[in-house]
Amino acid sequence: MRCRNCREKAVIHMPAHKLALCGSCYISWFEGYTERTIQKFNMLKPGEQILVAVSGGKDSLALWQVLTRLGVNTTALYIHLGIAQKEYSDTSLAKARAFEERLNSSLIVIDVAKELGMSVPETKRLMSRKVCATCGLIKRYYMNKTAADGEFDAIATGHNLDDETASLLGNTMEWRLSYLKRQHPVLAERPPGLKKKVKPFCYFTEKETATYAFLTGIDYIMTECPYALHASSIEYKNVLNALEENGAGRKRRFYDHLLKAQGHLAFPEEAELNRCRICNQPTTLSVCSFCNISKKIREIKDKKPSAISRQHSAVAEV
Ligand code: Q46
Ligand code: ZN
Repeated sequence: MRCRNCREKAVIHMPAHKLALCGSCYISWFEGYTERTIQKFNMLKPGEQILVAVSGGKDSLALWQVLTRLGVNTTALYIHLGIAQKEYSDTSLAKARAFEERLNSSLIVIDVAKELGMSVPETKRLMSRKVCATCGLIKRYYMNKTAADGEFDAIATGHNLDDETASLLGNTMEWRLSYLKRQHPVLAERPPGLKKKVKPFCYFTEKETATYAFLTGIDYIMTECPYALHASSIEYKNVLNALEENGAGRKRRFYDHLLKAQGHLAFPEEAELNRCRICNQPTTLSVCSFCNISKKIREIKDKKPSAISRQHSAVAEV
């Protein structure tokens, strides 16, 4: 197959885009498509300072690189979760550090074990819920807090079309209406203090970001987080890949139809946000879920019996 632009040998064929491209044409296409996605959803304004959440994986490092190449002011944030299995956290931090040097940019590192007194896997014995749920809460908390403290205008994450459609399928199967309402490539800032979030890669499949990372020589962590192996999102991704195999563009249409429907469907009103009375971060509770976790940890460390009632963190944002 030949590149549609220059007739060189194509390295990627994207049936959903009816497009085959060679390596160098693909890199330009990928970066240009990111720029068009940013414009389509009005994600960023000129001069804004963007905090890019990086995990050391292909999507987030590629996003950091593309935004930098597009002239966006970026700083990255890496949250060390303390996952020792397969040396996952240390290896992914090393990848993020090396990339910081390569981009000549800057990386903020938060070490959860140092900040909270306990790594993310260790919190399992405190919580009645899965590690990933606590992990997500902790990551959202530090992302927002770092963006707020550093006066960033937005947080950018490397979620791709496979991630977005897997969430969409999961949320639809459970009819989680409040999640469906907030699943969008750009979430505006919400007072008091919940920062804007953007997903410039929302239209790329995993294969497309992996191809971009490979062609531009990005050195990323190839192993998945050990906890991801049990995630239901993997099952959803497999189902969606099978559907895509039999009908190119299905994932994209599934996602686009959600975005269109959001304007017409009646969703429940979102709970009002206020400031957590301990940490001042936005929450729908009087004390945010993060502060509840951190109080439990302190109590365990002080060997006091837990006096905290099990507050369900029915909050999407912390
Ligand atoms: S990092 Fe954290 Fe994910 Fe690992 S522990 Fe689960 S949520 S799988 S994106
Ligand atoms: Zn708090």
